[in-house]
Amino acid sequence: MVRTMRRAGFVVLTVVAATAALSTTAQAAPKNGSCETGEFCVYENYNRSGGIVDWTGPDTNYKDNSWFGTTDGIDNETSSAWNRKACQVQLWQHVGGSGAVARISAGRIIDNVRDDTDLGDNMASAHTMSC
Ligand SMILES: [Ca+2]
Ligand SMILES: [Ca+2]
Ligand SMILES: [Ca+2]
Repeated sequence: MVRTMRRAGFVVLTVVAATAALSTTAQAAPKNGSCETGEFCVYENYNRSGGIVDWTGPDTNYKDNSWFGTTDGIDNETSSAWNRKACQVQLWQHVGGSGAVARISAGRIIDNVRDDTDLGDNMASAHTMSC
């Protein structure tokens, strides 16, 4: 038992060290218009084009967001997405996180929300994260 706990402690320290090393080269900066490691991003058009919003955390209301560098609202406009988190992200039809949902696994690129998920095109209003 003691040996198992020591080993677990070592693994945690190793992961922390690896994360620290990564963060010096790729620091995720949310809402800067660049989809970086550790972020979840949605796009106005197919194939990750047009407007972008990049988050590091959940956002359960898209009605108060606009595409980066614009005043154009994002609600019901998402057509593609990129999950650069290390966990699943859920993209929801309704504010608060309900209705149709696209469950996007870690690292996955969704070039066309209508074809690749159960959520239709131009329907997303929120996202949650299983982190
Ligand atoms: Ca960013
Ligand atoms: Ca919001
Ligand atoms: Ca769109």
